[in-house]
Amino acid sequence: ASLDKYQNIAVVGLGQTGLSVVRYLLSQGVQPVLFDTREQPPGVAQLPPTPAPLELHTGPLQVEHILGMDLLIVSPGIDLRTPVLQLAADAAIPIIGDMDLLALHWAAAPDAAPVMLGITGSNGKSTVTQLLHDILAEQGMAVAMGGNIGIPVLDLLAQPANIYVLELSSFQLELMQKLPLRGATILNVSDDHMDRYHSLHDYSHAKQRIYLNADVAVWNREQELTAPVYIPPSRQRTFGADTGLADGIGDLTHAQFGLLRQADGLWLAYQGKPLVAAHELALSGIHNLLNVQAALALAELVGVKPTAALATVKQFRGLAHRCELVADQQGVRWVNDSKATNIGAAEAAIQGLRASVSGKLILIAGGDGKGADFSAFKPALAQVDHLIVLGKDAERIAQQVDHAERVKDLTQAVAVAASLATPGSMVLLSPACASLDMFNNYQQRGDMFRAAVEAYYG
Ligand code: UMA
Ligand code: ADP
Repeated sequence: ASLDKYQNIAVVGLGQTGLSVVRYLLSQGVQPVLFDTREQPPGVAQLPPTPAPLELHTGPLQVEHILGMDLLIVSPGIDLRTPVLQLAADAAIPIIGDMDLLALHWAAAPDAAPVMLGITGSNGKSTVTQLLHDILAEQGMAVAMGGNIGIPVLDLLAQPANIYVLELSSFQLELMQKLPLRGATILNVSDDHMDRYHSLHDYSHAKQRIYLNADVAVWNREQELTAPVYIPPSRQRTFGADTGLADGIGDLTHAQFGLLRQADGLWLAYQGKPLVAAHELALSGIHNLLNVQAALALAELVGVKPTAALATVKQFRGLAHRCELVADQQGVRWVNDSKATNIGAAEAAIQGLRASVSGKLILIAGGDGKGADFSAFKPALAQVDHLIVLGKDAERIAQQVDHAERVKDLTQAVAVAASLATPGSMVLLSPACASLDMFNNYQQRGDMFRAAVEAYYG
């Protein structure tokens, strides 16, 4: 209904998001004008049938077309610094994303609106999103999950749910003004997407937008950039690798989750008391203990006590392509961490797994570094026994160590790794780079790694 005031609505970008927006608009009786800067947008073949074909413009955005629109609904993959979009903004044409379209939809039916929880961060988003979803689902709640995890949010309208768990990327957050969240978290902030942001400051600024309309902020005590600026302490919860009691803030109400060292190792702690031993969890690595805390804190905001969630937490094995054991052959473990598309994620994998390796730790890295400064990767690389590099930024990573093996593809990487591995060793694919220089996406990279390992052992 609130779309009525717009005559000409444009959908800019025809990927997954754009298609879901088109489907939604058509369901509301709106015929949008479509734009995509690619000559052959992937979504065209999947456009729903319409009585008259929708107007479609492909190739570079033309200023005369865009300025004729009175609402632009833009996909996350499009850089808002694109000059034509800047001109549109200057001309006061509203520019929104699918999150605000969802907000608009539920603003028209507030009584039926679901409670929403939002998750962002440089790493761990999908893990926390899936875990939180599973915790709530196993409590019998009607929960739906979407966003950057791969399900455009408007597609959630087809599911009967009263809770939405939303993974939000910085690109989606840049366009988000209105979506009300019961709880929101920034898990962590480390360098990523430096091809789309001028600085870490700009990037973390985009992430901070998750707190704009949030009731409660859940943040990481060790990372100041995750702290909300405008939300009072009574509406904050924190998590971290300390006990959560002596965090310098001295306020138990928001320092709730932490870690405790007990005789048998690390435990998750809640309000300073032990909750569950780390060794009882299927997940491994300190970073995952932080992820679990964040999920528990968000679950509590919709009424699930941490103790009630433990059964789900213990069983949760994590997602494919995140530190996933794909083979254990002749004493050598092969781990697929293809989703490590930035330095921070690869560091977490190396730190989390190093202690469990009695032989050599062999790292396969490289791909599209998205403008990252790989000198920051050097300390983590120092913990690796052999480095094998491939892809566009192979050389920039190789420069950080005395010796690296250069390979042309994953099959060769697996053969070289196998020749270096001794019993007790681990071969870790944790590229610290995006996959798009050599693969369709990180899933394909991980699948090809697994296939190459399987082929090697025949
Ligand atoms: N593109 C153009 N011209 C256009 C539109 C897009 O060149 O006119 C390019 C973009 O630069 C990008 C690609 O096409 O390289 C896809 O962009 P898109 O906006 O069409 O993407 P969608 O298919 O709608 O998928 C998006 C998210 N993708 C991005 O933000 C790039 C998906 O996250 C998300 O799952 C989906 O919406 C549903 O919400 C993927 C992703 O890579 C997994 N996200 C980044 C990340 O996690 O690092 C942020
Ligand atoms: P995202 O959705 O933010 O990309 P994922 O949960 O898919 O996050 O994990 C992506 C990568 O980051 C994986 O390689 C994983 O091992 C690593 N990772 C997960 N959680 C964290 C964390 N809290 N800190 C650092 N790295 C992490």
